[in-house]
Amino acid sequence: MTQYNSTNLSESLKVYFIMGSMNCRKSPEEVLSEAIAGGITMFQFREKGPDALTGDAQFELARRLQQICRLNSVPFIVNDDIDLAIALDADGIHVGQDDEPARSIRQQIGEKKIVGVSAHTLEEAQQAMADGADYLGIGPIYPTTSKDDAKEVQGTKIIEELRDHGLTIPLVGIGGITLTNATPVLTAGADGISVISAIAAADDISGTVKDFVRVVRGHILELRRLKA
Ligand code: IFP
Ligand code: MG
Repeated sequence: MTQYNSTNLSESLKVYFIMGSMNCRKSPEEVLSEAIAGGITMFQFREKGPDALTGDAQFELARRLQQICRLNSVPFIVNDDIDLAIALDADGIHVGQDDEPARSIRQQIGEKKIVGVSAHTLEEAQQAMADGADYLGIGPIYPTTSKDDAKEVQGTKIIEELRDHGLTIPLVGIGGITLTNATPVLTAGADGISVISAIAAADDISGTVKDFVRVVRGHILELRRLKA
């Protein structure tokens, strides 16, 4: 993968799909392939929870999903697991506030990889940036069932607050985002949206992703129209 900068990272964050085997009603390879066919711009492998694969099975699944991403030039990000990210030579890693600190993650993975950090307050966002984060995941914006350890619902205000404080780092909103509530997340200042269930559990995965892409592109066109 080429060097990342905030412009192409902002592009990659537009429709950022996250999943693991436990989020899928059919094989994760099929789910990812259909999501890519619909136009996702980045993928995060997040194999977590009581039914998650571990050990070799997890590694092999991650490798197969990474290969699918590579063939389609979709950046492949590993959730949380620095050893897995390094072993796979993944494009990047995403860490939460309870995981290994971002500064240590950055030191281990090097300058060329993408480091994403979950943040829930202005202070956490500023700390993540000081620690070398490339992008932030802000949420949960809306109520979600995908994470059992999710923090209190934030709404879109937190994103406005970060932008009002002059933070220009690329960021996505995450948590309970659907086709009907995505636009306010973008209006608040997010570069893109991150989605698990609304894509992974959809009957028509590629069609649903296409609709998300349309919503995000529609917002960009609207911004351009307002500026003109
Ligand atoms: N945000 C994100 C992302 N990923 C996570 N796994 C998370 C919060 C808890 F969308 F990548 F920013
Ligand atoms: Mg985590």
